[in-house]
Amino acid sequence: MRNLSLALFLTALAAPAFAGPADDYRTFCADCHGPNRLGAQGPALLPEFLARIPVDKVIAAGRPATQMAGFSDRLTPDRITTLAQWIKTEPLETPSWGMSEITASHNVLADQNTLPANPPFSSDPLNLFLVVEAGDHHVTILDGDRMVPLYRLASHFALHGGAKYSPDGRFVYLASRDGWVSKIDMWTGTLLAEVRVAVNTRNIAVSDDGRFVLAGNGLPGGLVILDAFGLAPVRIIPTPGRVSAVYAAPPRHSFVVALKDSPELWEIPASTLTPRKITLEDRLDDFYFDPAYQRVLGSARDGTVGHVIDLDSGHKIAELPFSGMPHLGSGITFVWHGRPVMATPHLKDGVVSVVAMDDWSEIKRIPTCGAGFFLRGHEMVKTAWVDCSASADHKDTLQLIDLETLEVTASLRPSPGHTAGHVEFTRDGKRALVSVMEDDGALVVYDTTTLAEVARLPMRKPIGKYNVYNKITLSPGTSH
Ligand code: DHE
Repeated sequence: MRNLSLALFLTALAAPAFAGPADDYRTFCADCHGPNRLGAQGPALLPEFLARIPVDKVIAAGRPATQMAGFSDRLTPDRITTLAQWIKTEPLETPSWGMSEITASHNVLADQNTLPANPPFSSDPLNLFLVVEAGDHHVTILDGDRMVPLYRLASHFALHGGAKYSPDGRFVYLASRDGWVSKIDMWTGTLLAEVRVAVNTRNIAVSDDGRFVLAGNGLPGGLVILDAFGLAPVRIIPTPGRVSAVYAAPPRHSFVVALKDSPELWEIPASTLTPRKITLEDRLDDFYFDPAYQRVLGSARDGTVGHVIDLDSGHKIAELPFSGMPHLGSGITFVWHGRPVMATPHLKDGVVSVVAMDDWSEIKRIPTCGAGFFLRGHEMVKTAWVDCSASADHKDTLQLIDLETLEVTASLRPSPGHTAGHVEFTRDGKRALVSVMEDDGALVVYDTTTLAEVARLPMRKPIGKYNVYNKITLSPGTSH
């Protein structure tokens, strides 16, 4: 009891008198996270990035393997809770981020003209993977022939999927939720350049000629075009509200952009960088393309049907028989009994819908073990792999759907009780890499014929992994 009283007395001495959470922020957080919460050497602290983070626990205990120290020795639990709640509210002033801030953040970190002309390893450079490890904000470059990590680099805070490669697969571009775009050499693991394009970014795309990177932003809403070589900003294109996502449409030599707050789809030719605006019936949160990039297949998260939009005419040509897709690029396309079909999980239910892309009729609804995020396939693999990671009871299970019978034929539990999701195949389709999305997680590698586990690589909450060849050749079994 005496020790407890002494501890409370010392704590009271260490902490300045409580004048409110804004004051605590100024005293304890602003040096690293910026006076306006837009980030400095620490990440931006805005509700957009913090929904999934136990902010009070992080303030109390810090974050292992980062500069973030714990404050439980200086702040009482009540003050920590109040500070965490305050950080999770929108700031009074809307943060501004324009060309001068973008230009000031631009940083060239290595001379690209001195990079080696050949890879310093003998494995297939097109069978490399970039793995995003969200647990401690790192990326790993993985040799997909030998399943051996080649390089591991610290990344910006909260990278969120969507790694994009240069058309030759040599370079990878990454975006963090708090607006940093980075360029890395896959052969040497060198961070080449970075720039902060916004306070909150949705994702990026690279033009098919490799000249431009387009960033789609949530805060401030808009598009930023970067020169892909050194990431210098080229142009800002404002949008009405937030961007849902941007994608390159390589056969069309353009970018396609969907907006979150306005029922519009924009196409931006890489030759002019001038948007052509298509008015829609509904906003699109999630979408992907048919293999020719002629049609956009999309849905709003609060919608009642999906939509098929023809990019040439700008018209909706069909409705899809489901209320929503669970994520951007959630589905795949393939040929079934001679017909081109698409398949995607549903937003809320454990169901995969298979829809014919010739007359847009539903061929089958395949029940799965629960709601999930992604369905993935590969040209050389006879099954498509779907996760149930958003379900209460089967978040640890993947199911394999036979692409001939459209039946679930196998279930895999890489790590019972732990969330499993996001599958990506090697270049030849002989191996499937599955994320166990826990802080002490793993990439589990399966033989796609025998379904035997062939490797288990420990990783810190691996989220997405991206095979160079499958991405740059626009495999219909994955997103691009
Ligand atoms: Fe993602 C990519 C948005 C939740 C894992 N996710 C993306 C991209 C966007 C996006 C814009 C980039 C697409 C691209 O460039 O191809 N994600 C969203 C959301 O709006 C949503 C629903 C809510 C949010 O948190 O913002 C969301 N995403 C999740 C998750 O909960 C997932 C499963 C795990 C997590 O984030 O902790 C998750 N997102 C992923 C992955 C990719 C991704 C693995 C890359 C997919 C790919 O194969 O290309």
